This record gives sequence, structure tokens and C-alpha cells, in this order.
Amino acid sequence: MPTSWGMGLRLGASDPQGLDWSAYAGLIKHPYTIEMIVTPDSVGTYAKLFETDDTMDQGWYYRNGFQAYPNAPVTNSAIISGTRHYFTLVSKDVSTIDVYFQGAKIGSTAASFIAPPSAAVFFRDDSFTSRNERLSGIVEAVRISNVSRTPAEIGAVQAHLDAVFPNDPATLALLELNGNVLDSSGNGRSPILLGGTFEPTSWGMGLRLPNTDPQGLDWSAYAGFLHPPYTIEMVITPDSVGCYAKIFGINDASDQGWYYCNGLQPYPRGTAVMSTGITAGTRHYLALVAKDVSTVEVYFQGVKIATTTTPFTTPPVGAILFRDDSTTIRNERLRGIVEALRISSVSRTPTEIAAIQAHLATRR
Ligand SMILES: [Ca+2]
Ligand SMILES: [Ca+2]
Ligand SMILES: [Ca+2]
Repeated sequence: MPTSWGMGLRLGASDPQGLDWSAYAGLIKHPYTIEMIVTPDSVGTYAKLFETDDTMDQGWYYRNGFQAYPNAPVTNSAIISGTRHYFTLVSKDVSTIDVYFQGAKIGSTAASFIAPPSAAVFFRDDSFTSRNERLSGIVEAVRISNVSRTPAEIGAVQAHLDAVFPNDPATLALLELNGNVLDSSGNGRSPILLGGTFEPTSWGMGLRLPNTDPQGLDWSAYAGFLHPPYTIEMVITPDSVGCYAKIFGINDASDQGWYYCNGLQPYPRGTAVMSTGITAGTRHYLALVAKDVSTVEVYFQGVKIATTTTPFTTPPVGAILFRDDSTTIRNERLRGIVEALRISSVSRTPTEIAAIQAHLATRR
């Protein structure tokens, strides 16, 4: 069925289910790594992930965590149903594995088998328990490797899974904000972090604005790129959308810029952009698509809601995000969390913007 990464294998309705890779089980010898991306419907009772003998109860299960039965479970409070799990099982020797969850190591355990195993069956319960310990959920992808994947490699896969925006040659800067403000486009255009902290979100991490000054990001070193065509895309969950909360400014001492003000306010030159969906406490995907030096199209949740006037002369002299200016005593302060930001050298198309919204919609 369709998933945020193409399609996945839906399991749980009946037996037989799962995948039999036994023809190649002999390849699973130390060092090996097995990675799987699973969104389970339940993690509470036994749900089998991997076995090396279809008649035996031994193997890997969900059981309020990850369990290489009959060994003690490796628990983690984030292993819950209905969310996507990236598990990485890395061999330490022929009978022991390190367990990684969402890109980070959460424990080590005996592996339930001595590598290489005689069989390799994924996502099917054994006949010993009458095939009742059945995984229900969606499997997104599986990778089996003949090396011990490194923490850096595993972290990179997780970062890929958590990416809101794809990277491409038109990307000027790409900030996923998953614990840092590094530009992951490869262009090296990271902003200065003026203030904020990082906290877990459904797409990795986001920048929590502290509601004290200084806060936000300073991208002024690259403001000269903001000459049409360009697009600024932001994913923000604001605590308030009341007047005024600054999103983007051109100068630390200038009141001009983009604000929340019930809707969006391109102050002082444009007209307010209103949408009933622009409310506090919900995640907003905003795309500001510059068409020419004075015209900007505003997209909200993947849909164009207005065409208005750019509130400043382009290119701006600076580019300060999520911090109010000194003119209004820094009181027009945005509160909330910023999930990701992309700045592009093109006018992103309605199709591109709708695709980002569809991708975002796969996680609340
Ligand atoms: Ca079983
Ligand atoms: Ca202001
Ligand atoms: Ca993020």
C-alpha cells in the first residue's frame, strides 16, 4: 500500500504472511547488519519480526520493545504502535547484536541464533505458537548487509527518513533542524543560531523558539540570493498566531517583514493573507513563492491561498528568521517550534509544493 516512501508491505490479515529469504540465510554471518523499517499496529504482545526456524519460538519480536526471544527485551519508551520504526540489528559476534532504534543504539542482546542461521524468515510467526504471534502493520523497507553498519551510517539513514524536504540543485539552503542548524544542501549556507533549543518532533527534531531574546536564525550572509525567482518554505507549529509574531525580517532594526497576525501579514506593503486554517497549535507548511520583485504567492498546507505584495525590496539587505526587530522592542516575537526550512533559487511549482504537503501529511 502507498506510504511516504513509495509503497510498503501490509501485514496482519492472515497467514501465510511475510518474506522467506532462507535461500540466502548462509550470507548472514558475522559481521552482518539487518535493517528494517516497520510501522506496527501493535507492539504490546508478541509480534514476530524475524526467525531462523519456522517451527521454533525463538526469534525477534515486538514485545513492549524489541525482544530477541527468549532473551530479555530491549525496551525504549518510544517503541509504540502507529509510528514508523527504524530498527538496525548489528552483529557484535556470532551470537550477539547491538540494537539501534531510530538511528540510536538502545542496547545489546543475545541474538537468538548463531550466525549463520539455517533459515531467514521475516514477519511471520512460527508454527510452535500456532502462528498467532503475528505482526500487524506495514513494512517500508529491509536491508541486509555483510558489514557491521557504523553509527554514522545508521544516523544518516535516520536523517534521510526524517527529511521534510528533498535536496536538489535549485536548493540554496536546506535546514531540517534535527538537532542543529547545518545546511544539508551541500552548499554550506548555514545560518547563525541566534537562540533556541532542539526537541523531538514527528520529523526528527525542531527548533523550539525560547520566547526570550535573542531567538531565531540569521541567514543575512546569503540574503543577496533572495532575488526573484526564489521560494522560502517553512514548517512551523506556532503557539500563537495573534498579532504580531515575526517570521521573517530583512534587518534587525526594521519592522518590515512577514508576520503571523491571525493570518499572514506582509508588513507594511502587502495585504493580509487570511485562511481559517492558520491557527495556533497546528503544524503549518508555508511557502512564499516570489514571482517578481514585488509579487509573492502564498501557499498554505500545499495550496495557494493568495497573491500579495512582497513586504520589502528584493534582494533584502538581510535575512533574519523568527526574531522580532528592535523597532518594536522585540515584542512581536514568534513562539512555537520550527520543523524545517528550505530556501530555493526557483519559484517552486504547485506540483512540488503539493508533494511536500503530501509527504508531511504522512506524519502528524
Ligand atoms: Ca512465536
Ligand atoms: Ca516588528
Ligand atoms: Ca526537523
